[in-house]
Formats: sequence, structure tokens, C-alpha cells
Amino acid sequence: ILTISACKESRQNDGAADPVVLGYSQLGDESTWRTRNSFSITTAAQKAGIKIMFEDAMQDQANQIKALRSFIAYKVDVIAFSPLVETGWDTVLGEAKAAGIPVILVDRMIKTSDQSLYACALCSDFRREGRKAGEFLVKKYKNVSGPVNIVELAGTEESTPAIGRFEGFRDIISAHPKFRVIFSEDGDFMASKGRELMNKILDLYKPEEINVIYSHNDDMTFGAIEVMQASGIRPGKDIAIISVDMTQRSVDYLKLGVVNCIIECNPNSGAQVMELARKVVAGEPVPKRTYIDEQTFDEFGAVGNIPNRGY
Ligand code: GYE
Repeated sequence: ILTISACKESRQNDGAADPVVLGYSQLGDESTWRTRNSFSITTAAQKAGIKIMFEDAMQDQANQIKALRSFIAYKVDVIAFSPLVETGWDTVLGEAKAAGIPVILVDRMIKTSDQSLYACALCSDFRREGRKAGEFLVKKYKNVSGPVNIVELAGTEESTPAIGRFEGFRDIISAHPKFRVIFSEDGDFMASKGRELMNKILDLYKPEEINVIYSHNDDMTFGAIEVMQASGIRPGKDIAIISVDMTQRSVDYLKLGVVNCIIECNPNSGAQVMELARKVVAGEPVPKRTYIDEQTFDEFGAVGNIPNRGY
């Protein structure tokens, strides 16, 4: 990982063929998923012989825009970034386009009327993830007449995963009036906010009024589980838990019956990002959108032999 000035220097000094220089703007370090994703990106760059300038925006869109502008000023060969939220990128991406620098979207999408502002996108199918969460509930409560009261810990407002996981879930449960979302608030994908939200929920509702927690990521789930356990509630038994990401800790919880369903979201996109970077720099055609492969694991399947996640 290079700072901009170190990168500049090495570019001037090594006489050999210039390696590809990639400017990468990561949106933050809010979750276990994100930490793993950053690790995947930086190690894959090294492996591919791509020079990476890596900036962490600490969940602040202004910081991301600043990073993108610094990459443009430096004239990197290619930019990749995980947009914090979907809107507000047209101006800076227009500047990258004017400078002739291709842009790859990673993990999250943007909303724009000009699809030429990015070369390609590599991300998860978040709406599908939300639908899988809904399908699990339909199965679990097949023989229950309801009502089934659901509380939702949502991800960062206006972000692609929060939108997809919210909408996909409703695609499925809306066909079954017994499912009622009685609470849904933004917990920013952070464990600390998961704790805060769970405390708030337990101020508003009696534990027996809550049947299900649907959490948009593992870290918020872990925060909520801590609060439940401290209040004498048995997560996974008194209240069913659905979580997204599938970090090792949530797999362990699934095996223990503390979590009932995990929707995988795969952070190991580094190698695919580097391949796309090489291709767009070489002017080779790439698919406009690539989805990352993912699975679901729940209490109805065999959970004993899930391979170690490593994060
Ligand atoms: O699920 C969450 C992270 O954008 C897919 O962001 C990503 C999400 C992931 O903070 O843990």
C-alpha cells in the first residue's frame, strides 16, 4: 500500500515497464466484513503486481470525494471505490471521465442517469439477499398463524445493501399478512449501534412481543445479541435471528443455535477487482455488472461442516 508521494517516486525511479496504478477509495472500517474486504483488495493488488493507493474514508462521503480527486490529480491508471451511498457522485465521476480514467464500482452501486460514468461494477445481489431472509421466515413460520412480529436493524441509510436487503425482504413477506415489521431503524452496520438499537427496542417492546430480529449485518447482530443476553433473553430461541454477512462468529452462533439463519455476503472480491482493473486499463471489454457468488445457511440445513471463514 503506497501513499501518493511514495507511489509517484517509485513510478519515476523504476525504469521497467510501468505497473498499473490503482486508486482505491474504501468507504470505511465499520464492520468485520469491511476489514476483510480491505484485506482482500490490498493483498490481491500486491499479488497481481498492481500498485494501489488505498484511502479509508471513515464513512464520510466528503472524504471519498476528496480521495477520488486526489487520484485524478495524480493521474492513476484506474480508480475503484465502494460508494458509501448511492447518490452524489456525478460531479466527481465526470471529472474522472474528463481525465480519461476508468472507474470500477466495488461492493455498492451508484444512482446516476449517466451510465458512462463508470466502466463496470462488481457487487452482491443485495435484493436477492433480502429475499432469502424473507424465504427463511416463510419456511420457519409455515405452520404458525401469526402475527409474527419482526424488528429490523437496517444498514447505512441510502446505501445499496440497506436498500436491497430492505426491499428484497418485503418482496417476500408482503405476500403473507401474518408478518409485521414493527420496528426498522438504521444501525449503520456497526456493533455499537446494534447495541443502541436493541436497548431502544427493549424499551419500546416486551421481549415476548418480538418474534424475529432481521439484522442487515453481523456486527449489528452481535451488538444486539449482547444486549439480549444481558437481559436474560435467549437469542435464537426466544427471538429468532437472521443475519447477513457470514463471518466466523456468526457461523459459530448458527452452530450453537443463537442465530437461526445467515445470508452470506462475500467480501473476498480482491482478485476479481484486480482482473477487472487490468482489463479496463488494457481497453478489453468487461461486463457492466458482475455479481459475486453467495449462499445461505440456516437451522434447517447441515451446519456442522461449514468450512472455516478465516475472518
Ligand atoms: O454487509 C456490511 C458492511 O456493503 C456489503 O457493508 C457491504 C456491507 C456489509 O458494513 O457488513
